[in-house]
Amino acid sequence: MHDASWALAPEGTNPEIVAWVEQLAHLLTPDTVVWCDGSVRERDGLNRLMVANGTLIQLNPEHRPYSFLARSHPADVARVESRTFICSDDEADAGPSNNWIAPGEMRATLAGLAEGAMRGRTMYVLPFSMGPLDSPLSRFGVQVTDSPYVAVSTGIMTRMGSAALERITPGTSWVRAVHTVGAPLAPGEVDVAWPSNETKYISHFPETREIWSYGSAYGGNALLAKKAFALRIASAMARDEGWLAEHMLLLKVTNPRGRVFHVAAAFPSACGKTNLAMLRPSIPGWQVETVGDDIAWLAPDSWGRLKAINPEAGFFGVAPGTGVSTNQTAVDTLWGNTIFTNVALQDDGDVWWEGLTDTPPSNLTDWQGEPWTPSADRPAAHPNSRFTVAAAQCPTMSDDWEDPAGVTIDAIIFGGRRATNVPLVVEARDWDHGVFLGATISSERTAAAEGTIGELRRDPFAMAPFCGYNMADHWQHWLDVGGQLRRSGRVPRIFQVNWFRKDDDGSFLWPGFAENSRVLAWILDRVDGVAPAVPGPLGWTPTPGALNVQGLDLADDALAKLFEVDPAAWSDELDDTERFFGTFGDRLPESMSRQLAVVRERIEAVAAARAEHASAA
Ligand code: OXD
Ligand code: MN
Repeated sequence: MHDASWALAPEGTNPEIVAWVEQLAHLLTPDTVVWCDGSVRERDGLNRLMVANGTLIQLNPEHRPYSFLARSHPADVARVESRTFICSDDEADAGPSNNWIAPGEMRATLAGLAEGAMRGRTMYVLPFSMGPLDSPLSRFGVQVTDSPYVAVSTGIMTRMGSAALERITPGTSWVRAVHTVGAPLAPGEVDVAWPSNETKYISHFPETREIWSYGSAYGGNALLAKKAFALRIASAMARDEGWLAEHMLLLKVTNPRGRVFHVAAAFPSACGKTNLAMLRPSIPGWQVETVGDDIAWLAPDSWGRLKAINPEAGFFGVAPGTGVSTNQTAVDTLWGNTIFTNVALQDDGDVWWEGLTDTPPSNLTDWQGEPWTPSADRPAAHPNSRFTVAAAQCPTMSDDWEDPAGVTIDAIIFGGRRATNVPLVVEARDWDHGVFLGATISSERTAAAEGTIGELRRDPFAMAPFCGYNMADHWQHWLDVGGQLRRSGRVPRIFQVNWFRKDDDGSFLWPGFAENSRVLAWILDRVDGVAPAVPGPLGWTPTPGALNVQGLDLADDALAKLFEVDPAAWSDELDDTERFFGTFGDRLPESMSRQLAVVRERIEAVAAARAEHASAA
């Protein structure tokens, strides 16, 4: 009965996709099916539709041309990790850091929820490429969704539409992604601006490369190309195919001598990744350009170089904290053609969020549509409010960001948010030590008391919420890729950074932001073979004077404190690491236990040397 109103698939569409869409349409029973072609005309139509039904507010084109504000349901504002599942056949393959439900059980649950879930709505079919069309590093996917907001956002975040669909020929593999907001409409029922469901499931089936998402229209829960595909499913694909899908930004950096480097860097959420991706160096002669801000796919090529692409085509960035003083490049990127979600609205029809400017406007409408003034005791924009914008609009995008061959990675950086212990920068002794640094990324949950460490939130490789398989196997996979690179002798150097170390009075020791270019310069001078370093218990650190701090207003002992190693605190830290490693049982690679033992030995040696020194004095 429905078939009559379904738009036909474009001529020549892979019959496998057609059959899959038909099967889903029978289950989800939308009123209509629309195959998205990715055209401007189509996007324009969807935006108009959303303005008409209240999902989008068009911003004042004089301030923000062709831009919109969406206000989500107040209970649908972020990724829900507690409702995110890795449904591998074997529970041990999901590992201790993921929620697991047996695939059969999850399929039965989802089939029940999906039945009729799109009633009264349109099902949009979104074919897309992650990575540049025709890059050997790219992969395809098709998402169905009943949210026009998700359709338009996917059009910004991926290469979506006819060009992708044409390339998914029979025999080409593609990821299947099903999304519904889970809010069917009864005949005549008036829709709400942001339909969603209290019940939420973000489910991944790594073996069959499938994603099923129910109940949310927000961010990573719904824009399935991003975290669900490009990280969770892609990491499982990468494990099987010998590459890496990582939560990393990508940079092109040119030094004052004109040598070009590419850097991949992993940081947990909310550690300033977008700011680093759009860094404006404070030191003369260095140029930093953007290749990607959130996800990198890396693969050894036949020459043994580690190549990388940014699989995304847009930014889905956190708005609060993005401002003229912290990230002018991002602010410039957002001049127009942007969808804002859950930010505040100004009286003149432009947007605002905490940190955009130093002083807030005197009157605003907050993210929930309520009047707001600076005396309010709640933020005007939701802390996880976002902008969705094409990467091509970013003024610092590098000329090679869409190179189908990818860029060659020279250095890999791991960072966390650590008030204590972790130095400003350390170079790993070798690849395996670098993998250990990645595996031990963590942030303090609580402010640490003097001489102790706060409770650590472990976020290995910044992938804790995003690894589609057992994290310990992920480390082993990194060790294996390192082995492959080593055979060619073109192993990228690995570094650990920490912008967030604090002084005893709780103030940050390092200014961060643009000044992080100084650390980047030392890192790339290391790669270039011109920066001196000293070996220490944690790896190589800059020799005194090697880190350019000229013109920086640092306290006298700040540098010493930024690199200080406290053996007692480190002993506690290593105990914590050992407990954490223990949760992976026999999946933990032996090399990780070995690395831990080496650091322990070195820390004990420091303690012994200091004790001797003290007794001699
Ligand atoms: C993101 C995240 O949204 O890492 O990018 O949480
Ligand atoms: Mn991220």
